[in-house]
Amino acid sequence: MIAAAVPPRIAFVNPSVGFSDRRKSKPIGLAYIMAYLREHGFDSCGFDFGDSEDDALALAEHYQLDRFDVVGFSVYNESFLNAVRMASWIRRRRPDTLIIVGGPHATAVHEHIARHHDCFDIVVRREGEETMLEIARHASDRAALASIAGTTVRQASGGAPIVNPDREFLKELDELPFPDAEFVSHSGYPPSTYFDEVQGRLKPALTICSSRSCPYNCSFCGVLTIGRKYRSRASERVAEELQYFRARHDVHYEHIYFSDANFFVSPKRALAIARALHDADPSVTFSFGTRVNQILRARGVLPELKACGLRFIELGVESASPAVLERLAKGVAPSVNVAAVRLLHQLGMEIALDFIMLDPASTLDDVEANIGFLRDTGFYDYLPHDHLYTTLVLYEGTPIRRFYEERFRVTFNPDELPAAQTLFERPEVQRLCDELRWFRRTWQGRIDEVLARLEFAMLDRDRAIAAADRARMQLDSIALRHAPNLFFENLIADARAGYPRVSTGGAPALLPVLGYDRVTLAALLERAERAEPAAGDRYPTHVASGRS
Ligand code: B12
Ligand code: SF4
Repeated sequence: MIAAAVPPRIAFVNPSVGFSDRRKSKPIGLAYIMAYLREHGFDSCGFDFGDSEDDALALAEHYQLDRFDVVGFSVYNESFLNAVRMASWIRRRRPDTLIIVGGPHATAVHEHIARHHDCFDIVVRREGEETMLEIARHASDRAALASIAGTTVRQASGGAPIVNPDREFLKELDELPFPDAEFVSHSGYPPSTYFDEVQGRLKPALTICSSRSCPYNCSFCGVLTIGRKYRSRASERVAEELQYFRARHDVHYEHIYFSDANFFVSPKRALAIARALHDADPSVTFSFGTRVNQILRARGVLPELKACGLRFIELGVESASPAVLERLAKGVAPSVNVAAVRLLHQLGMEIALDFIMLDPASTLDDVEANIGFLRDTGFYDYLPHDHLYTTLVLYEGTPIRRFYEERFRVTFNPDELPAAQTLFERPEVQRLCDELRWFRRTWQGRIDEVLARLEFAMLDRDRAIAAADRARMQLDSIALRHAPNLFFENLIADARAGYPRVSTGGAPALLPVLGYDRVTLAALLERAERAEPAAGDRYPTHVASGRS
């Protein structure tokens, strides 16, 4: 037990999801909590293993996570079991450590965790700043800890957990300190960057969250598990945050990734932020995520946003099938998706595509609608190709997960995500997914690598390339961009016919021939590799997609 009056030694941990997530930012939620605690007199240490592929227990041991009085884990569905392993290790080594868990997954299944995972003492639901401060203040008083608003508390006796009342959402986000916190990271943070094609250079980037939650109701949304209460920050405060971190890190951040769930709820506010950033420094560019109907509704402000530095929009298109859009509760028709994409293309705005290619009840018609949409709206040239392989993720706490539990008459294990690639209702779609996965495993890595080399070589202003070579490189690049899409088209045609080609020749029988001279994918890759042997060493693969 912690002696009263001595501040507890506190640590926060963002566990790994089992693979490196090509980290772009620190865990922002934890950074907010740590900054808030510090403002109120409690220092803490942060450990971010989200970028690590190392074993959870080896990390716990290496960083001696058993030396703290209070340890708080931030969990997503994907990272929960690693949090359990680390927390259990701490519990074994030091049984009186107060172990807390919070974040989207913890909020969704708080009672289950408090009942079945005795490595955690307290589950914090929804936003963590105020609740965690109360916990820190009462860390040595188990009786007081049992009744803090916004928590679900495990009973040592093994009885039903205590579910304390919800805590009100923070009303004024502008009163929070900036999320200024340092994290120990096992593999180190690669600096966050953005390749600005307009200016032709790589820029240091900063992630800022200018609002919380979202007023919409999409059935698959993992953000809403934290609570559907949209709030936003003032434009001046956002611009101030950029200046603050520039001074703090001595880095001239020139691109802002807005991590908001839905940045564009108020076009007026978006414009105010863009103007504030632009007035402060015209070299600053930015990007944000939003939904298609908001793009159309706010079409009037888009040109000015672009003039103020908006470089790309992450757009929640999700599907081109009316049936799937309805299941996802997107509240938009496929025609709205098409109109929004065309509008952004007309404005010369880059799109980062959020797309769910397959869901468990997908039909071949749904999949064909998706590939038709991609072809007709110019996405065959789009990189990365990830959207071709996405399957719906059934996060805990979402209506779509309940929908599928009822439809399949099952209860998914609350601790793990169901393996989306095995849930298809229709055998022909299951088979299509299997063949797609074969293509990805076998070809996609090499396609990514070669495309990155080719495109970097063409962008490199210092490199003299003969006109004929440049033309061939451009054509090869287009052919490689189209290759996975064309494989997909062949796959659908084969599925419609009952898979005769896959049945006889295997998935390789569906590989497209490519390019102006109709070569095989293997021959095209070999030719491109020979042409550009050294460029890949200097070129980060993500530059091919514009984003990092
Ligand atoms: C930026 C971002 C990232 C960044 C930074 C990650 C990070 N940890 O912040 C990167 C790109 C690295 C990332 C990666 C991933 N992300 Co992400 N990410 C986001 C995004 C867009 C914004 C996060 C943010 O800024 N939130 C704002 C802060 C203030 O809110 P918050 O994070 O929820 O934190 C508050 C509460 O949750 C709570 N809380 C959180 N942790 C804890 C811990 C304790 C002890 C306590 C008391 C409270 C508490 O208090 C915080 C402050 O109030 C969200 C969507 C969104 N807009 O929320 C998705 C989101 C959080 N990500 C998600 C996922 C799935 C992932 C990945 C697992 C994806 C993958 N398969 O690789 C990885 C996991 C990596 C990891 N382990 O860190 C899901 C989570 C779904 C779910 N219900 O589990 C979300 C909701 C998006 C979605 N798909 O719907 N992500
Ligand atoms: S618009 Fe985006 S953030 Fe909002 S509910 Fe839908 S998926 Fe979630």
